Amino acid sequence: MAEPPLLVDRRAGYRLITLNRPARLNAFDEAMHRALAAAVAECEADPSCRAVLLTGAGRGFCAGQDLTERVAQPGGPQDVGGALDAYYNPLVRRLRALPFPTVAAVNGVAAGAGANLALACDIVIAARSASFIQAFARIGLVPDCGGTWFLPRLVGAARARALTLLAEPLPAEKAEAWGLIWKVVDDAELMREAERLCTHFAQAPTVGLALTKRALDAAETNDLSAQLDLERDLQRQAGATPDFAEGVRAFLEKRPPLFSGRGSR
Ligand code: T3D
Repeated sequence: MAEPPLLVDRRAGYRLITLNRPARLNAFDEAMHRALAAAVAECEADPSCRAVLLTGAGRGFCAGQDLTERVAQPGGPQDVGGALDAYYNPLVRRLRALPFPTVAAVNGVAAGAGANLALACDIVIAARSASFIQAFARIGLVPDCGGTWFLPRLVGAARARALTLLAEPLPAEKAEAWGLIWKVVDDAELMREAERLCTHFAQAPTVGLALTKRALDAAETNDLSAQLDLERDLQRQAGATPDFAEGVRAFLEKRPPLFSGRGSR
């Protein structure tokens, strides 16, 4: 029987999603796209899901678009922008809007859309042997999946230009030093560390975290005054959650808080 292109493991309070086309370094074909869209939608609809952990099977994280699906056909150019409309853009929008944290555990090379898929997650941790490649220039494409938006914000204009125009691999340790990702860990520690983060998030004040994500996203375009107003509005919402009441009670009683993650997010 053929292997499924995606593995979804229900953990206590979070989902572990594994891209599962290791023979092609987990490059995206249509079946993997459809499976990932369904898995993310299912996480979003499940109030008991309080984090998502995304990783890859085998030695790669994700090599972007499966190029065997893009072999030129007679009859004119392909509309590769159509794949962005159909799959990549909805995926990035949906991931960014999830009302709980997303963690990418980059276990190996992350290339093209695969690199930017990782950057679309809230927290990126990488194995020391992993690397990030804006591979698009090698095949005459432009960076997609939000790469031209994430990169200058994360590493600055000069590095974003060189990474995208040269398409050279960026080793994980340099990616950490440049602020592209949260941290690098030894290969053998990667999943343990990623799971530790997600277990933490599964017990966290989820609504407050969702509102924090909204505030940080809005800060990309707001001026300070607008951002201060937004923080007030979101703080009002966070302050009305049972988790805020529990957090204060637990602090005063000198015990660990027991957050439910409930409230409108
Ligand atoms: O068209 C649209 O939908 C628009 C959207 C585009 C989004 C994009 O992501 S465009 C960018 C597409 N990705 C790439 O250009 C990366 C292609 N891959 C590579 O450059 C290299 O594989 C890596 C640098 C990522 C890793 O190199 P290496 O030497 O570690 O591994 P390898 O030997 O090249 O790859 C291992 C196998 O995976 C190999 O198959 P084989 O020879 O063992 O049968 C290779 O062909 C396959 N593979 C790797 N990447 C892809 C792939 N097969 C299909 N598509 C791939 N993207």
